[in-house]
Amino acid sequence: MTDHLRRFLDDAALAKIISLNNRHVTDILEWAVRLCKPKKITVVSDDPEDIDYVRQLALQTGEELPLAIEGHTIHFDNYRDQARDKDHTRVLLPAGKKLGKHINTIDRDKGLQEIFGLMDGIMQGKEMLVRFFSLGPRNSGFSIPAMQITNSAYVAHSEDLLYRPGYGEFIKLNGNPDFFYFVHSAGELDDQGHSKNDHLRRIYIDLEENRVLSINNQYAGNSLGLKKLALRLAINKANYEDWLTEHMFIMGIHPPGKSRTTYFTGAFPSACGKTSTAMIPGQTIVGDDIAYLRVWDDGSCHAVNIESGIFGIISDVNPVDDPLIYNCLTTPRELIFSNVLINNGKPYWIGMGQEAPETGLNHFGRYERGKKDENGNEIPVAHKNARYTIRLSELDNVDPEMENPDGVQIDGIIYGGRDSDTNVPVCQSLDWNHGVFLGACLESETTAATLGQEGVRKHSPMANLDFVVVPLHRYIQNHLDFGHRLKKKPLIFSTNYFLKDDSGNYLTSKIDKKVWILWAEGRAHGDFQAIEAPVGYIPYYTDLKILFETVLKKSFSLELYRQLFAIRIDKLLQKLARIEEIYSDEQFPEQFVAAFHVQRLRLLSAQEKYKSDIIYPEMLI
Ligand code: SPV
Ligand code: MN
Repeated sequence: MTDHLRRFLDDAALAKIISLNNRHVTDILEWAVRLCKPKKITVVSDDPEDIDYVRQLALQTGEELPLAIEGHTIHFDNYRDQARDKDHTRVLLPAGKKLGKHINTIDRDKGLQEIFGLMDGIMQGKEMLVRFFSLGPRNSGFSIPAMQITNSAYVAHSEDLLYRPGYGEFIKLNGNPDFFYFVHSAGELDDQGHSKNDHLRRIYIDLEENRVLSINNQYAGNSLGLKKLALRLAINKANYEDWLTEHMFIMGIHPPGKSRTTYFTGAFPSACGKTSTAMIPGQTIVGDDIAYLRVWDDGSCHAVNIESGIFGIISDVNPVDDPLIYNCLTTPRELIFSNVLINNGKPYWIGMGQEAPETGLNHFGRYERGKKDENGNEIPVAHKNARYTIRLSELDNVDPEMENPDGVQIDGIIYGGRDSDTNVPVCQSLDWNHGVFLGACLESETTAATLGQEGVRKHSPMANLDFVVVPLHRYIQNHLDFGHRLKKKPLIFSTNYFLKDDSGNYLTSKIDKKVWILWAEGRAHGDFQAIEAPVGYIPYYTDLKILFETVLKKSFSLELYRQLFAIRIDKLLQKLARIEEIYSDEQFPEQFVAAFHVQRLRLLSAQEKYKSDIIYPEMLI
């Protein structure tokens, strides 16, 4: 260690760095300190006092404010920094490398020069926090150690709620340089604690160094290294090894009247029902956002949640639809709210089932109903993407296997899209390759609740498009290969909870997804027969009718079943053409390209055979 670095470390910090005995850690700190020029470095170990120090620091710096309920705090992000910044998140591309048109890149040398310029002195007068985490359970072959360097106590505190402590894991590395690292700074702050230079937000992903540099931002999806920044690095690592990193929840499904638990993962683009599926009443949750999947020794698929907390959307969380989470948000525990309205120490958000007050403090600053921002837009009470951050262990429905270093065996994978007029509510793929095809065809339709035009379909393969940092054909190939190595393959399903009738009303209610999921679980155990349709296997009416009666105490009419499970050939062909176009620019694996032809043929031959654009399930029996 150089004398220069030593000057920033007090005795305690020095001892913690020396104990790690890791040259790569010291080199990174040496470099970071010369670049960011903080006033001091605080090294945070796994000790409770160190962790509490960060918690208190977030209050002292004003990045978090205490609320009325014990343990609750509020953090505000800059008004213009309320969601992931896709435009300024780029992969640094070394000369001569190509990643394809789906991935936002910048020449590596140029990008590094730019961001190093912006990072020069960015922590002047500030305290640099150095934290160590484990992406995944401790003592697990799945897990990746990760180091976060930031001068934001909010970032360091959030990560404490969302990830497992990893100082001990770094000691176990015993000098090995194989870890991820992240450098973050919100940059200069204004009087309200917002990044002044948010116009210079940059998130540069350096695959060569397994690092991400993120500056002039505060929103957790941009600032927390361990969340979506690590997801990108892990996708790169997994794709050049033999496993998968996915934007997936993991849940334990508990069919009524049976003593088994069956684990499923699920990838859903935002607003397609991901968290609400993982939180279906009566089931257990292992994770709600990111999973690592591996081929296990016995040929089955195992997965872990690499997080240990939830950074969840708070909008529409209310006592009726989400009693578990609502209860969590209204009782004492360690919890960070972000971008909600605060009045008299109490948080208010959109869709909480209570009238918000006329005034308070929100992500804009002082709020009064009707106030407009600089663009003349009315400031919402709280942001639509306002969030809460909690430990998963706070939830009553957390799965007991969450910390299992071997993960859980996965028997089903769900790809959940959103459209009003095309896909059936649940469908099982014909085989693994067809399942990869279903995942690669995921689309979500914009709604009146999202900005922009209604009814526009956005494509996101495996709900992962924002995070894929390897050529898309490589990512697809890896999914195909992964399945071929599995002796006991999970079944793959697609879901669509959002079909509407001709008048624009939803055909199903929110809770009905429980039936689709229990049907899929039953399929994994051979409990139900299925109808082979041109799109895959669909349920028999009688099985669903019984599930609706026993599980939801609801009657399920044959008429509704026929409406929901009609195969809409025209719409499906249109979808196929849309998606095919997206995959036309790269050389995709042969089996994958073939899946498009086979799907088209299946649809066309059914259309021909039944002389109809709509094929009802009974026609297929
Ligand atoms: C998502 O948008 O997929 C999230 C929230 O899980 S963020 O951390 O912003 O990525
Ligand atoms: Mn996510």
